[in-house]
Amino acid sequence: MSERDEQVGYDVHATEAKWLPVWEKLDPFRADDDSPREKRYALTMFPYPSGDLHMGHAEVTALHDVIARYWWLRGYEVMNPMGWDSFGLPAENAAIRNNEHPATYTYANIETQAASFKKYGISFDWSRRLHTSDPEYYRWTQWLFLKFRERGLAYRKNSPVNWCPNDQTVLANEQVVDGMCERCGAEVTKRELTQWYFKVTEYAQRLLDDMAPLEGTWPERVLTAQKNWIGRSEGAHVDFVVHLADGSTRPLTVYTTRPDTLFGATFMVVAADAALAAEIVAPEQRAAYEAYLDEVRRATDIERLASDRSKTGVFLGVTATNPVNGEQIPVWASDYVLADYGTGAIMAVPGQDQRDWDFAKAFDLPIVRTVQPTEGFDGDAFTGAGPAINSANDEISLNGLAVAEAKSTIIAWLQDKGFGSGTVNYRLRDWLLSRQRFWGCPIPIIHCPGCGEVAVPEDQLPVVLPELKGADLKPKGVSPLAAAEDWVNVDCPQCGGPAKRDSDTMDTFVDSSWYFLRYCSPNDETAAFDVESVRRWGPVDQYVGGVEHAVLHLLYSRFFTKVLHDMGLVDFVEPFTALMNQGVVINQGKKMSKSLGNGVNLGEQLSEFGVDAVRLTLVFAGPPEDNIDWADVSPAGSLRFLQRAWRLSGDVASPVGADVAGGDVGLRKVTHKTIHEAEALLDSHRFNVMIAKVMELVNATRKAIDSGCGPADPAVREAAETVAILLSLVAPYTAEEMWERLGHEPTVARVSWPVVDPALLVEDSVTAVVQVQGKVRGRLEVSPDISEADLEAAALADEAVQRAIGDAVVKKVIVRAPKLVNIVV
Ligand code: ANZ
Ligand code: ZN
Repeated sequence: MSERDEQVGYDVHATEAKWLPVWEKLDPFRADDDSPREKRYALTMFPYPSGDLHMGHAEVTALHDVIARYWWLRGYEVMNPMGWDSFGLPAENAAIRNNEHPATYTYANIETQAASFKKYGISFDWSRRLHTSDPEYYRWTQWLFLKFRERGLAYRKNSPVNWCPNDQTVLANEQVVDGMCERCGAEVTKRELTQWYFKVTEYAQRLLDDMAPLEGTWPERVLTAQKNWIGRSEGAHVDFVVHLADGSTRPLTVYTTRPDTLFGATFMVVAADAALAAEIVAPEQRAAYEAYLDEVRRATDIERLASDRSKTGVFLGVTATNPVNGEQIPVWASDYVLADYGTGAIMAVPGQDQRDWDFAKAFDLPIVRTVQPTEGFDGDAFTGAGPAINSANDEISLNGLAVAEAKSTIIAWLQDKGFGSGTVNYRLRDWLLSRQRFWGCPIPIIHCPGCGEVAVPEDQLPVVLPELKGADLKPKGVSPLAAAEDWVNVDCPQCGGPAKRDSDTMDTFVDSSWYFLRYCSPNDETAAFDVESVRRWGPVDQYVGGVEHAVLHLLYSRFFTKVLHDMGLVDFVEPFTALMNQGVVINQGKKMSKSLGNGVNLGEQLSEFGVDAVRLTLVFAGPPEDNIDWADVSPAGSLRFLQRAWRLSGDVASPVGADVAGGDVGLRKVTHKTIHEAEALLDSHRFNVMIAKVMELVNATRKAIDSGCGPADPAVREAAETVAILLSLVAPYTAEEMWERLGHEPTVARVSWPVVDPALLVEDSVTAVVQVQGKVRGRLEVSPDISEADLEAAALADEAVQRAIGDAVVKKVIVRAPKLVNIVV
């Protein structure tokens, strides 16, 4: 025992050691599929198994556990599962560094983290534990891939992708930071590669529409991030005609969000790397174009779209006809237009678009303003709103029209003339899911020289990831699986001829896009998930996790859910009904980092202050969404509070079940008010305020024992039991210990939420004055929060008041609750 523990008799670590095995045996949080109680599905984002738990895990699970435990107390059947997102980069990199197998590293870390979570006292249902790198799990990831493919939602295409020449692998857009590889810092280039994609674009509109019911239960910034990522824009396709060098013509369609500016389109730009550019370039410009293309291939999308980058380009030697005024405008190629967005070509309107302005200035091209800039404007392109100018031909005039009106007018005209049409466009691209890496879920496809792509038959799943013991797993541009001769060479399931397995593995985001469904029937060997179980438990009622997943993981999970809904396998379209993003634990105003040396080690905090004090500190620090600066909080203070609460339980002198009816009313009122307020605070996730209320209750109870009604009053027992129950949400060990000292059997985590007696919520009464014709005729003792209607009724029913009214007719009653009623007759 430490000195501090001795002073108070509460040994934190002994308490942990005592209850852990008891809970292990009681298994109080196992979700019963057949329970008649209403279900609640509480989910926290599952971790990567990299190292042991850190402060971030401690925070998110402590917050999440408040909700899960509260739901149990409120009588719900709660499913709160835990597992590991165990494929992926961290394990693979560590394995390469340490010359050890990714599986060894992964499963060792999982065991470490699992033990830590258990000790940390989170109310997980461990019977549902899963690991995405287990063949029992990824068999179904593969099955889902095949189902998506059957529906045309998984396909292979050749397209330019981000390529790190150093790591020899493709990178997701998110792994390219300022044009450099996030891992090694090498300059990222583009490579034409055949890769697997999920057709998430087909669900773009539904991904937008289905967000409406999430307003209010998801953080606003996450919804905004999703909307921006999907990037819906309304505009038009406008058909230009290009006059080629050989005298022929061909149509050139552009996508624009500003068809109202068409009269200001003074040139066109085709993406330099679009096939179209190579097709239309005039012979005398071909050499210049090809030289430019070489240059472009070395830049990334991010660089290409950066507005502060000086514009480069090359004239293609041809012109196009602007359909609105018949003008011949030059067609250029440049890298600021992307090949795979819109139609890969734009009409350039330098008067209204800054990038077009910069390009026009760089190459001395004409500029025509088609929107009247606001007075005093002296910038370049005017992107604001204003009336249209310089926009008329023989048939229509947009001049004077506001932007929206000008848009609809020109779209109608274009449609009428067959020059174009109104359209909707999305910035969202299909999800590139294949990776040239070892530690991932193998793609269940076989490539046959005769039959092409052949799906691995369902009864041959899983395609097990070979061990490749001792093999070099360093990225070499192709997956290490391609070199595993025994594994990669197979007979074609269709023709029986020699064929090869697809050697890529799936992005780990695929694994995590459906794990919340698997938890409903984690051991099902016949299906990815049991449809009935998902109907019972789904959707997730509360999801908790970091805002770093604001876009990808959530978007992909939403996409998966919608596809599975269309397959008739789930009966909801949104997987997560409510979402909470916790803040970040920082130290001394800065993100914790090794280089700053300001890291806070969870293990050290736990051994110094104990699990409960750390959990309490994290939950008490502020609203869940706020960052927590460890330098500003006091786990020592938390521990002192827990000790104070614990001492109460030893001071209670009334027996278990003592009739509280005659107990001290003052203390009982505090107790019942605390419970009542806690309900609203927990429902609105203001956990820190809830804890403040419990602290007040502890103080009130202490006062009642020491200088009030004394320890034998049953109101003291009621108060102390309430403290134990409320504390069980954040400090399970202390609460359990209190519960036992109060004479109860474990576990306090599964008792019923205390019932509030409304009579005890009434504050001491106030006196309401009743006037008739301006004269005081009565006084009423009423509750301070009485309603106007109740007060009026009480006033009119009062005998003295009725006497004063007599036979007169009541004309008007003015009520100022709770103090005054004025009756005019
Ligand atoms: C003319 C115009 C005038 C435009 C104006 C904008 C402002 P969002 O909202 O992102 O969909 N654009 C179209 N395709 C492009 C491509 N492949 N690469 C780069 N830029 C492209 O943006 C659509 C606008 O981005 C389109 O509207 C087009 O420029 C440009 F005052 O057309 B706009
Ligand atoms: Zn074949």
